Amino acid sequence: MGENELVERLLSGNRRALARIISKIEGEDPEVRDIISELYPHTGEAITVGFTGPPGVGKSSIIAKLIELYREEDKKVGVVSVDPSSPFTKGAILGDRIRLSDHFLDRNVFIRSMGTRGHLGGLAGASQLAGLAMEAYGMDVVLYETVGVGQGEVEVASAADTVILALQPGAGDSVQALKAGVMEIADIICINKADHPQAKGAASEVRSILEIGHELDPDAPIPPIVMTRGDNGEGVEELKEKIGEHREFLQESGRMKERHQASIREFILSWATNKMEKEMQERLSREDTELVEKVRKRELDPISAAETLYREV
Ligand SMILES: Nc1nc2c(ncn2[C@@H]2O[C@H](COP(=O)(O)OP(=O)(O)O)[C@@H](O)[C@H]2O)c(=O)[nH]1
Ligand SMILES: [Mg+2]
Repeated sequence: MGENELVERLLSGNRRALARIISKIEGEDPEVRDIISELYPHTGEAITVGFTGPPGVGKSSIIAKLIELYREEDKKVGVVSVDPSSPFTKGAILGDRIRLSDHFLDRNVFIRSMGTRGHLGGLAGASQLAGLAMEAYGMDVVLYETVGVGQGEVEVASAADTVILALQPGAGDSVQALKAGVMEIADIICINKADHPQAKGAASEVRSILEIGHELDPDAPIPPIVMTRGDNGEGVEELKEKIGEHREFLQESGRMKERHQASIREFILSWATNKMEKEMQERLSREDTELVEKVRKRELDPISAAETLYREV
């Protein structure tokens, strides 16, 4: 124990160590395996919240306000953002989007954008590891922001204990989210831009979609709908309360355990699958041209070749 100096520094609250560890996670550094195994016992206590939704609905704005509210309770907050349109890339603040960057100066807040390139274990895996590093550093709350209403990106958010789907009025978002199956994984629906003239209409549209879903599966709780304003923070307090209520529900009903089991299973499976695929690809392109040739010459059938490769790996 305590072999890794970088982890020691992270655990003692060193910001630079946290930043370096996340860079290593992003860069798929071989050291990551040891780093995670050492820091993992120091995780598991944080409130984790995943935000998903189309670009421009106001996710980052709401997160900035939530950070403020958690800071008022003296909670430390980490943000893992995989939104490519996020206010900053690699620490550089883009344009006028400085909302999240207000918190750059606060030592108890750490915000990190992740690249969207390929990762072992997928983007969801990498962002989860970054979140774990933040937990080990001492964050009481870890927020994940992910753009999109498609399945791939949603995985990032769905590893969190509470998933918030953010939508905006008048964009047909709710129908799209429904089609993509994202509505099903939302624990809370946030209709942002409550100042929009069609905000109330959007909320009732979402409500009727949710009620139909509830009739089909009466065991599933109906997610609450919260109207918010990312620009001035209206409703974000209520959103925070709903996050707390959802956590209590998970803990009291025993569903927290099930949820954790599911996300751990998901992580293990996707990491192992990615690793195996990578190894098989390498083998097939380098060492086993022989195997391909055998199939080409009809000395071996392709299914048997595939099983050989699979067994070797
Ligand atoms: N009118 C209005 N604009 C908002 C509201 N919340 C956020 N915005 C604006 O919407 C734009 C996109 O916000 P952003 O937080 O970057 O969205 P994200 O892409 O979902 O993270 C920004 O220009 C915000 O100022 C809101 O409640 N009302
Ligand atoms: Mg954003």
